[in-house]
Amino acid sequence: MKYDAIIIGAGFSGLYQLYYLREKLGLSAKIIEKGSGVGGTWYWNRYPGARCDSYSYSYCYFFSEDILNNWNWSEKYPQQPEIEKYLNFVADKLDLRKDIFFNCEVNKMKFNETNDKWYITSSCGKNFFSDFAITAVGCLSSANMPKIKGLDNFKGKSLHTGAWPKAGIKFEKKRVAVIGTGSTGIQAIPTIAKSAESLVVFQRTANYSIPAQNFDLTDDFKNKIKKDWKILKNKMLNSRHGHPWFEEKRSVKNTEMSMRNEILENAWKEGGLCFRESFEDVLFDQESNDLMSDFIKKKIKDIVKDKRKAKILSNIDHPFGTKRPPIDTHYFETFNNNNVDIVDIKSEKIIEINETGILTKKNDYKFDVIVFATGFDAMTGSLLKLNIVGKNNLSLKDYWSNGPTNYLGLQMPGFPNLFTITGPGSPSVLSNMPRSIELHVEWIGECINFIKKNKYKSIETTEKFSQSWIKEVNNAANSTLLPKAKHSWYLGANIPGKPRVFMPYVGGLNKYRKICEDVVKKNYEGFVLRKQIR
Ligand code: NA7
Repeated sequence: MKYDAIIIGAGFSGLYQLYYLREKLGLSAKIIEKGSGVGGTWYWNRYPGARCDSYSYSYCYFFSEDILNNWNWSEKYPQQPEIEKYLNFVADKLDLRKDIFFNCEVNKMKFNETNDKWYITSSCGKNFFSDFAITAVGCLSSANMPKIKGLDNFKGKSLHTGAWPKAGIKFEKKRVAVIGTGSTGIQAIPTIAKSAESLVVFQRTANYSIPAQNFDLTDDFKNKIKKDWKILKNKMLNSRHGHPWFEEKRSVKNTEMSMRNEILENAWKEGGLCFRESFEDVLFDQESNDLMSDFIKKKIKDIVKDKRKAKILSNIDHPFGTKRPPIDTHYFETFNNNNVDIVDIKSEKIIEINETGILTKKNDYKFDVIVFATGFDAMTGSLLKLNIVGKNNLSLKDYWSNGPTNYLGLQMPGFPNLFTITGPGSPSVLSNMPRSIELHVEWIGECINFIKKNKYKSIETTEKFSQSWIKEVNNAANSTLLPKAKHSWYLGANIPGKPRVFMPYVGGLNKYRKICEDVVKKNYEGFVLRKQIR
């Protein structure tokens, strides 16, 4: 089957890319989607408590006033079912389903140099030829299942949060283990604890978390958002992280103590990711970061009544914000429940998983269910799974053997006509994702439009520009404290053997947008456009 473009993935990015190419440019395009429905991340991550950390009314498409006017978010932070419902609403409204192959997984993608086409084979027996290939596979889609000895021996149920069964799991009368205390574990633990007979949390690295302070949105607020959507959009586009707020122009360390505490207390009451933005130097200055980190550690100790649990939870080894900061609803409070305990697996090491549970240095814990909230092979994992092969038979896996190299997070040299939405090297996970996604979808769409209109056959970035972009990505990261979190998935450190490279671009979505726009103004500087097949 021949198309102008094949898109992989039917989440936020794939759906908009399909609409853009089909409706705005009149091209033939199809999506290949592994799941049986739309949603991407929000299709797979249906674990209890799954919720978005961005404001609902900012975590949605802004390209269509019609969509904005016809959808109402119920809460400040939407739950997984509501986001999945939203993406289904969009797919129906834009009549996208007819161009999606569901239950179909890409096996291999190979660039054919004799005709400049991508040849894509899939699990559902269909093969595709296309001028362009666009990956819309998300940054956190390749589940990380740790290789713990004896995992297969467990007779109870074990499952990863990123591949949660549609039918759900009942925890009533169950003894449950949760391994992992990242954003996912921190969302799942309070919800599971409500119904489980007992819950033991296995924590490797203690984590900060800020209360979400979630609430239902009022009708007045919903109407105001509809009326002021252009102001909201403008604010997001001009902010560093694509959220509708700006960081306060003040320094933690240079603010007098009582004033600083008052600001932090108010920010804690406000909650959410904008807690960090109550000062501007938290990610840049160690002393300022220490002050903010200490404030949160003290909060943890105040909330958690049991001193042993409080010590395990507040013994945090990295500066605040240098790993993805979770936000929560009653996470630390949950450890005050008698049915919830915590094990620090740095001191009480897991020896193996056995038939009945988890054996550590000190205990033989019995469980009915083990939940792995152990994260993802972030940013590169989902791309490498596609088995992409470019020019000269070079696989992406080999090309990225020392870490991801690309230009603007959008394209790799040696892989013409292939675009990666929110690829490594772009702001992606450091931003409110729909803003990064809309930027990339529109940039890629207009690039393809330019190529088609001018009768080019291919576009390919160069090694020189890719190397210099990666330097820019590293310099941006090194100007912050972020590389100080040695075990962060931003660095690939959660996956054994993965190259340690800081992957997302920290320079800010607002700055990045201008860089992308300038590249276009300079006639796609950094890319080679060809009219002839090689
Ligand atoms: P994260 O943030 O990668 O968290 C995974 C957690 O699992 C984290 O606490 C890890 O500890 C822990 N982990 C990972 N591997 C192991 C092993 N082998 N043993 C014990 N514990 C382990 O993933 P999330 O799913 O929580 O969040 C990902 C993003 O999804 C999130 O930021 C949002 O954007 C949505 P570690 O800290 O590595 O020591």
